[in-house]
Amino acid sequence: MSNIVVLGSQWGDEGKGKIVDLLTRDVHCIVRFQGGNNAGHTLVAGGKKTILHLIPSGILQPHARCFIGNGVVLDPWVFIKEIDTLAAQGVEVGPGRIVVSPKTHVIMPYHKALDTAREESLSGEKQIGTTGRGIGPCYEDKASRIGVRAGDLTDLDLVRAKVEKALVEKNMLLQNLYGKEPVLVDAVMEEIKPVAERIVPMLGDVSSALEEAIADEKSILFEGAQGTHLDIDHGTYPFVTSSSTVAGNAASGAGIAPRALDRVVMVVKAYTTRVGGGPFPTELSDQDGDHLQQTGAEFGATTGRKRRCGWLDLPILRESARLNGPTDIAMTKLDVLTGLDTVKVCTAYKFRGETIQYPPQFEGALAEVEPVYEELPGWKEDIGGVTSWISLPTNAKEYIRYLEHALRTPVSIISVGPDREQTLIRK
Ligand code: 2SA
Ligand code: GDP
Ligand code: MG
Repeated sequence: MSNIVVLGSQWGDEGKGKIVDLLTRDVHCIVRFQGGNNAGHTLVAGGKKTILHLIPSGILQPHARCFIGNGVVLDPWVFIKEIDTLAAQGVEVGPGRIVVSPKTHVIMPYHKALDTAREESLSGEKQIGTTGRGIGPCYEDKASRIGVRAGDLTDLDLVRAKVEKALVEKNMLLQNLYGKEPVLVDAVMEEIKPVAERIVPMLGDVSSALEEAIADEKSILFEGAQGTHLDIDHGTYPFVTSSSTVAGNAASGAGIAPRALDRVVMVVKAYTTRVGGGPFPTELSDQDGDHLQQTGAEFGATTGRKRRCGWLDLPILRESARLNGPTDIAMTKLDVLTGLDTVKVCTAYKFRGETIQYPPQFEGALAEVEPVYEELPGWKEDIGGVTSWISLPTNAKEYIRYLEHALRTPVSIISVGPDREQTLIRK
């Protein structure tokens, strides 16, 4: 039995969904512990693509139970739609298969309206480039102690009282500051009633259920969303999401003790991408960047936005290793580098006359650094069908060894294509 955290080491979209789906073969419970439907986790099994935003990526493995932890922000409409879409595909999604913590905060229509209105009000470079899903405003209400939680859905009078109170402030902002239409309490209550009826039977004490699972020697996988450098504390603030994305939050966001975490799998994309605003030292705006964007099909899985692309960035990854303490690494999208004559890796930054190994800690400073690159030889062989370490081209193996050496962490999983089967597990 081993409890595993799977999380992103960069700015999200490292391929966590694929790795979670794969590792779910050997675990019993999958938990989302932060973020919401800003996430877009893609799974491809037998050529069929599924994108999940809220439901844990273990859902396609029939034996797994799925949990939405207290640290998540849940859009009830998106959640129910996702359930119905899966059900229509024959996936078992009834109560018992998916359990939602009563402590999970609920994203309300006014959170989405505020998220979009705020982004619109910011000019160019100041825009965070949020997904517009209401994530930040929902976490704000949680911290301000005025949020609606999933458990409240059992008592719609309580929800109404909370919404009425919240709307006094929200509508002032929406109307007076942003010139938007007000959100009306009756309309919110009308919309929430049918989804509340669907969610109430799924409510359950996630923390206790996980404790029981551990006592029964069942294993749990904690599915991270976004990436380490989008973390609210440790990321490139203010260009971050509003939750804690690092391994430590798996415990708090699911309601288990940290000592239950046995393994931390840090997912590293073979290059770097970022969607939304913010500094990105290794970003490319040349042919190599186009190669990564096009060959990697780098488009947002939630919003469809084009992702910015660049070389692998070791200072970023060193910090991720420091913050998450990975036991092992899953390297994804290695196939996307195929065909390049040489592959560059940023080994350090030049910053205010010095060479530094880690990102500077002050706001905005990452935008000032200049990457120091090492150039490694590329490979031309198609690796999409490779199933063993020994069959990988020598230079691809060298690239992986280079990362292992730099982070002093073994690469245990290598992904060479989007499909579940296009994966090498190193024993
Ligand atoms: P938000 O909506 O408040 O969390 O946005 C704040 C920042 O966090 C970034 N963010 C993401 N970055 C990468 N992937 C994400 N999920 C989707 C995907 C993104 C998409 O899987 O592709 O489809 O656009 C994700 N979610 C949030 C966001 O870009 C902001 O920089
Ligand atoms: P997540 O948010 O970390 O789960 O990642 P996304 O699903 O947003 O983005 C990863 C994208 O890369 C998806 O379209 C996956 O299907 C795809 N993908 C995952 N692993 C690989 C791989 O090894 N090679 C290729 N070419 N695509 C991959
Ligand atoms: Mg994604």
